[in-house]
Amino acid sequence: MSHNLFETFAARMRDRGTADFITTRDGRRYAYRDALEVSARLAGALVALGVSPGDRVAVQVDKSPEAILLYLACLRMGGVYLPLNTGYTADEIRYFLGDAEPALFVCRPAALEEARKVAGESGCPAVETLGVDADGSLMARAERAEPFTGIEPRAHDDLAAILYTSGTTGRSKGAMLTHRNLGSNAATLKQAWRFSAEDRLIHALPIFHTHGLFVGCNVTLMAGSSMLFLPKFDADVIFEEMPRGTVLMGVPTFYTRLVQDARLTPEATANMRLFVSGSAPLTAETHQAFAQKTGHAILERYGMTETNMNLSNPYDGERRAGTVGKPLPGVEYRITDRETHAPLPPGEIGMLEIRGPNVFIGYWRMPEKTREELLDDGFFVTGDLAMTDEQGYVHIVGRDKDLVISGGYNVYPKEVEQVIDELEGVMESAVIGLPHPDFGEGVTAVVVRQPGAALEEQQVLDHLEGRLAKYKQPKRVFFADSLPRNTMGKVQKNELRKRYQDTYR
Ligand code: MCA
Ligand code: AMP
Repeated sequence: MSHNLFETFAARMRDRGTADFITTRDGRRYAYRDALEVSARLAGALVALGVSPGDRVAVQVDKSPEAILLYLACLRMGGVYLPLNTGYTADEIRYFLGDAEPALFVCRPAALEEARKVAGESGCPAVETLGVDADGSLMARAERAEPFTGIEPRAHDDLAAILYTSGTTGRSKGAMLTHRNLGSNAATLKQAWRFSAEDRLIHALPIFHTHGLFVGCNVTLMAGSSMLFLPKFDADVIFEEMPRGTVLMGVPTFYTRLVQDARLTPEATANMRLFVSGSAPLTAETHQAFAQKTGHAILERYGMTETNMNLSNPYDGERRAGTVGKPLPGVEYRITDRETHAPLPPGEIGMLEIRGPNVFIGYWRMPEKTREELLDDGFFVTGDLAMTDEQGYVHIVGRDKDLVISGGYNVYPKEVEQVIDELEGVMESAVIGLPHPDFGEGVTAVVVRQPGAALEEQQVLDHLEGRLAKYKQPKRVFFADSLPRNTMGKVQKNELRKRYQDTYR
């Protein structure tokens, strides 16, 4: 029996027929049956381009319904979908293509020339384009290609996608996600959050990460709901669309922006049944302010690229501000001693570890990293510090990993420090996250100049421009005579965070 996740989606597409799958504000619409047909054509184009089952298809394109159909086409013909942040620079893309060795790279039409160059340097044999208006060479090929009307048989543990997450050493790791990982989580979330064919998701997240791609789109497909695809988060548009929507999924920045808006009222949100938050901590204040202004308790959940969603506040029952709720059905968690992995008594703070059918099978071509984080007993070490309260709700209280989360995007300080340190005049640097009213944490650099070097903030920022995606670039750069270190010689980032804590307040 095949366990291709597309089998389940195809059944839904047949059942839902002419019902909306994806619509856009400019009047474009794909019914479910269109998704069945266009995914066959795109899958046919992939096959014609030489993509075989198990091959990676790297995709860096702007958000569009066709980009989701490409993801579905890839599942359908047994390919491995590899979405890339549209903010990544050519330098960053070179690494991903070199590491994942995709059979095809799909880029934005305007980026073709640069993409060809990068693909050539990384040995990627084919480059095609996909634009936001159903344009680009891939769609043209799909028109001509013999449709792939079947569904490639896949085993549970065959790869469906690889999503890169940055590593603490500065090298990104490709999380290998299987058909079982994605399918089990989507089915669980559909149930837990009561998704149905009646739902209309206001989709304002990017579609190159777990949140917007798998949580948003896979759950929609599982339930046969519809999605309104917005290019990005825009509060004006959200207020216009809420009377026709039922669910919003967002990072905390969405909600901090909405609560500051005078239009946020019970009337404005009357048609909505659910607001979900995740990817970064939602403050208790935002949760409470949102409830006070609308009567809706935001449902906060916790997940990771490597695990999909793990913990969630309940649909029925108390949604506790400042907590991420309880394990989803089928997911186990434990809070352990960071060194020994021995479980700690309830109430104590320790390392959060996760096990379940949602947990990935390892990092692409990094067996040692995999062994460090995915234990022999199947638990995955998240790097997040957590504790369970008396009612069984889990609180994420900090991170054991050196990671900054800015507006829901992960930034690994090491990666930014490495690029800053290449700049002439820099002796060393430390990158930290500081409380930021809009992004939750603001990426900030502290730089020590070489003796006699006359380096200024703008020069550091200019150096990073074009080398790192915008969201990784520091919002501020400070200079210090030296970096505080402990007796082991490790930079004391806590000291730095304290010193600059009011920067964005
Ligand atoms: C934009 N900028 C940012 C960010 N976004 N800087 C830092 N962090 C960011 N997240 C830059 C812009 O380039 C711009 O720079 C300036 O900040 C202001 O942009 P603005 O228009 O205000 O931003 P925006 O376009 O409204 O975007 C903010 C956003 C967006 C809506 C929060 O970043 C977003 O959609 N984030 C969602 C990320 C996400 O999907 N994460 C899920 C990962 P300049 O003015 O200099 O040009 S999946 C995950 O984490 C796990 C699995 C999970 O649990 O979900
Ligand atoms: P990513 O690597 O992009 O998948 O990001 C996963 C990380 O996001 C987790 O390890 C957490 O640090 C963070 N995260 C996700 N959801 C939450 C949440 N609700 N509260 C706090 N942190 C979260």
